[in-house]
Amino acid sequence: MHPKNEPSPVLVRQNLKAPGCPSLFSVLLLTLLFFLVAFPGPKALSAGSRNRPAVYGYKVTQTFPHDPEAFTQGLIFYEGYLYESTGLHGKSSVRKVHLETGQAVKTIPLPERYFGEGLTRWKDTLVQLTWQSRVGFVYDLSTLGLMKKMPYPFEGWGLTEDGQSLIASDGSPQLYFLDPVLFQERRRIVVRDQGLPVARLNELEFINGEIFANIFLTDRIARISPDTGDVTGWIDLTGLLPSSDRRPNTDVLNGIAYDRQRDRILVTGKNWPKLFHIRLVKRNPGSP
Ligand SMILES: [Ca+2]
Repeated sequence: MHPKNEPSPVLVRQNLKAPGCPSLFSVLLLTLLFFLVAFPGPKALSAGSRNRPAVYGYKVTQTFPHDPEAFTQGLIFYEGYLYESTGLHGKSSVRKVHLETGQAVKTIPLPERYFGEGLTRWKDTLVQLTWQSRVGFVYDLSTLGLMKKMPYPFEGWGLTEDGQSLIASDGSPQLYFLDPVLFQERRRIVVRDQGLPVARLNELEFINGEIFANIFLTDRIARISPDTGDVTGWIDLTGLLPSSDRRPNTDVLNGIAYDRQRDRILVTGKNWPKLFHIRLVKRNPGSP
């Protein structure tokens, strides 16, 4: 197909065949070209909107119990179990949790001075961030025994991994790609929605080549290209936790885990009594 914003070959040939009134024809041709460029037709508008993120709603496939005292800051699923990092001073922990019952199989409390944050698996270890202490903890995956502490130079919010690097958020629009052993920064990206930075990136999960990020204080999850930082989709989880399940200490949506074996997306929130297996449902383009 001929590009819509370029003059067609027919118009150019007609111009050459109009020696009697070249100036008038040139003016008409330029005017036509101006309107084609300034007011592209529906097809061109459609092509120009390709960078607008897709919007997804959800369907709840299954509901599981979740500890309503777990202030969820990090969540992953690995080989049949959830692993969860909880926050708040004096209530922070890392725990291995049975999905179907919501019961912790093992809980490792953090000293009161630490506020637990993002959590991910790296090989046979778990890595946990802390909020403002600028130190992370590395645990043995099978025993949850503490192996070592690792310093890093930013606030700890969310954490995931892409098979090569750890990926951390700090509440800003930036995501940091870190050496998984040394915690040294390899690169960083700025997350943008149609060019505008997206702040308050929180809990993370790497799912099939994309980074999913909770946006703090909202019911939304951004789908992010790890190469460009572009938001390619928004997941609207409004109404996921029914009002009848909310208590005074029920807090915001936070916590995304992915079960690769069964292709399940699992989400919950801080002090939520439930955890949900959801299926994404793409909304029609242009719907709110
Ligand atoms: Ca996660």
